[in-house]
Amino acid sequence: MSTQKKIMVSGIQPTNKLTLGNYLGALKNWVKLQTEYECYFFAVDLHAITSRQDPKELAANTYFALATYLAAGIDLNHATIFVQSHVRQHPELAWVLNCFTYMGELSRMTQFKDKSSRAGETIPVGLFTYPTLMASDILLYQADLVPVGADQKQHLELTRDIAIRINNLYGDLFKVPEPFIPNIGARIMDLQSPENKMSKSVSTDMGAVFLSDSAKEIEKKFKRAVTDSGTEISYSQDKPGIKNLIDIQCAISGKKPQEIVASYQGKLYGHLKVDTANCVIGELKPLQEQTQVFLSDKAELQRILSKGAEKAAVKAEATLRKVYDAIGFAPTHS
Ligand code: ATP
Ligand code: LTN
Repeated sequence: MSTQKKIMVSGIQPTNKLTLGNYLGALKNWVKLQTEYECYFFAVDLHAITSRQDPKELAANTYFALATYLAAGIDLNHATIFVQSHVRQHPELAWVLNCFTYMGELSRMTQFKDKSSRAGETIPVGLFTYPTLMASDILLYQADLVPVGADQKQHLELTRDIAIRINNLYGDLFKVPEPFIPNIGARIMDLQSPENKMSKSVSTDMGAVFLSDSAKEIEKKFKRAVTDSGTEISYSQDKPGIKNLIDIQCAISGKKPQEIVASYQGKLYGHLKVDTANCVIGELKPLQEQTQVFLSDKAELQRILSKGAEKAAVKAEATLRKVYDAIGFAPTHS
């Protein structure tokens, strides 16, 4: 029965159109794992506003993300999908978690250090408390498993620490979640600066492959991908550009890096670039077509999302009430 299944939770920020990194590091694994779990997948719009968003774009990107989940094969028989801001328990529990999380812990988060160093003089407080909202997203649903890319490992560890701390104080309020980080695809790199991760809000247009890119754009981006000045195709840390292209092919085909390298003996970087582009174009084509199908019926998408939010809120409220009671908040009487 679905109620006995373990629980899986994950989300993506609608800060722009999703990238190949989001797809290979996160979404593809949600689809693979979904049948074994009761799943909650959302677009984290509350997280997205930790950097400035154009209001119209934010809504459009939110729908795009959720339509992409469905297009990738997220099955509503296994998963509840919704918009984070539609479920008010997320920021409510986040406030409580803020009161059990230490300044030192949040100051050590590498994502905060990276993003705040780019934010200039005015660093939003929300960027600092971002990880406690993420912990709330996860703990509200009593998640067992959280599939994410490698960049989110530290946030998952903090979530576990907060859950254990509160459980020690008040009894078993939260399940302590496990991360799921794929072996290959966990860290797709920027095509122009392969020492940095591909990111939808930081990468340049040529550095990131967006799931909305046309075949022509994808081909151009891979042809211009930065590699090194050598000629030998090998899989090594000192050839980050080449390694990234091999990783992308592996994450799509399921092949091992050595198999890919062996098939390029005597070939040039140009061959690898063109083949990787074709591999990505082939993988994304059905995804792009299906995304458009889901986006073309906005009313149906909105119906799915409001049903999703309603179902998620029931589960979230059960946890929140348990927490409020344990803390000693006076019960409401209506
Ligand atoms: P932003 O640029 O807005 O900070 P992002 O593109 O880094 O966003 P998120 O929305 O923060 O992506 O992440 C959604 C999911 O995609 C997370 O599980 C994250 O680990 C994963 N992910 C993001 N970028 C990559 C990448 N380059 N390679 C693999 N996984 C990634
Ligand atoms: N912080 C994540 C997005 C995110 C998330 C979550 C992922 C927000 N809430 C809950 C998994 C579970 C990121 O990828 N930047």
